[in-house]
Amino acid sequence: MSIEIPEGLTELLQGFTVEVLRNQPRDLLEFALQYFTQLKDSETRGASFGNDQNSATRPGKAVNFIDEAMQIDSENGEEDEDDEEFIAPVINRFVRRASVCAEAFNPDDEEEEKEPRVTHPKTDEQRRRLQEACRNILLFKNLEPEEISQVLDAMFEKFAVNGEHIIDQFDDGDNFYVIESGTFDIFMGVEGIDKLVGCYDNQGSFGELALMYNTPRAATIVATSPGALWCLDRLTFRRIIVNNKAKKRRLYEAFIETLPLLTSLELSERMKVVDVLSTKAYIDGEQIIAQGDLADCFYIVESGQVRITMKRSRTKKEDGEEELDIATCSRGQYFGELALVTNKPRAASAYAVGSVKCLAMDVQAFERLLGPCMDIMKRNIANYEEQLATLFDCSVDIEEQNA
Ligand code: 1OR
Ligand code: 1OR
Repeated sequence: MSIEIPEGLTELLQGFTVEVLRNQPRDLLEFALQYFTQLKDSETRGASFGNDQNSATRPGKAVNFIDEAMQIDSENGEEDEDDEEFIAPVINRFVRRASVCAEAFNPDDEEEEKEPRVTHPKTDEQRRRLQEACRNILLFKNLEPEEISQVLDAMFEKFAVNGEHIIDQFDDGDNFYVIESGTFDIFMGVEGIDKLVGCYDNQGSFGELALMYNTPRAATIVATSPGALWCLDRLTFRRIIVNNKAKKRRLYEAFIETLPLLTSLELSERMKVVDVLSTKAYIDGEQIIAQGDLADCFYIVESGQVRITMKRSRTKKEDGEEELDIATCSRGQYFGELALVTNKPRAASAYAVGSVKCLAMDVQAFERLLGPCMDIMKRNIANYEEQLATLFDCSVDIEEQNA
């Protein structure tokens, strides 16, 4: 049996829904009455202006209602996208309406601001441990002090037992997790078989993707030791972190578009890169990377200069090591990829020259998002090896250096 949907019904109801979402009326029925009365009026007016018949009978005529709402917006100094003529093609109105509708369901909308604040009381000792665990969490780096304090207030502790599934792939997202201690494996289902794709070792965080993009969990996370986690509920995460995501996109969108490294990524992928990047600031001379350390981050220079140095043993007569300048990175250039690509300790050190701002990305995000940029990175790594040979007058390859 098929039910026939009258022509225009969908648009009619869509238009109404959009206005309800925009205006959030207290009395829905009264609002509906006004809306449809006005719609009818404008339809009659439209017909008497001699508009084409189609548009007059289409629910698209609800435009006037929207126009008024938009007018109010522009009077308030907000977005003024409505300088179209009164008799603009109906289709345009629908396009815009669709986007308004999308906005109402948009995670970036400030709707969630209205939720009451979540607070889990903590002892001084818990708060100290929590602060320590969150110190290097990149997603928290760009937050204002008030936002970070709301995040810390809302977080609660969870102890994991060995073998416990903290997250199961494809589930809905409930919390974001920060690791205080413990090891965790990351599995992804590939053709029905769970494949180990990575692990966390006593640091880091996970569970942000489902909350950020309203998607099912992308991976399964299993504790491989007893562990301690700090959890942030979905609503607080969305209210604070997702709001911050919109700000970051506005801030870094243009810069990201200029990076040659990311040219192989689609626009949406580049925006996901922006979402996971966090700003780190350094003062003159500060060490950003120490040669020989284990690696957890990848960096892009936003401003200032970064000096890359490498240690070399002195000749037998002299003791110790000397540190040679081998490269300089400036705005738009990246560093710290080598250890992540080769899975080795840092091959060189990096220091700030003057004040420096870098955008940093953690290793999981690097692996998840920068796969398509690997060719460019590998080509540059091959260059390092050539230059290493000339600089140090030897043919030791970088991986051997680090072994
Ligand atoms: P989530 O909310 O989707 C599972 O729940 C979490 O696992 C996810 O957020 C991430 O925080 C985390 N790909 C996708 N998610 C990952 C990955 C990952 N690693 C950790 N998570 N990859 C592995 C990178 C080492 C990509 C594999 C191709
Ligand atoms: P990383 O993760 O090993 C140090 O941390 C970073 O310095 C490294 O990634 C590169 O991003 C960056 N050889 C090795 N690492 C280099 C080099 C380099 N230049 C920059 N880095 N060479 C210099 C080539 C101009 C060859 C050695 C002399």
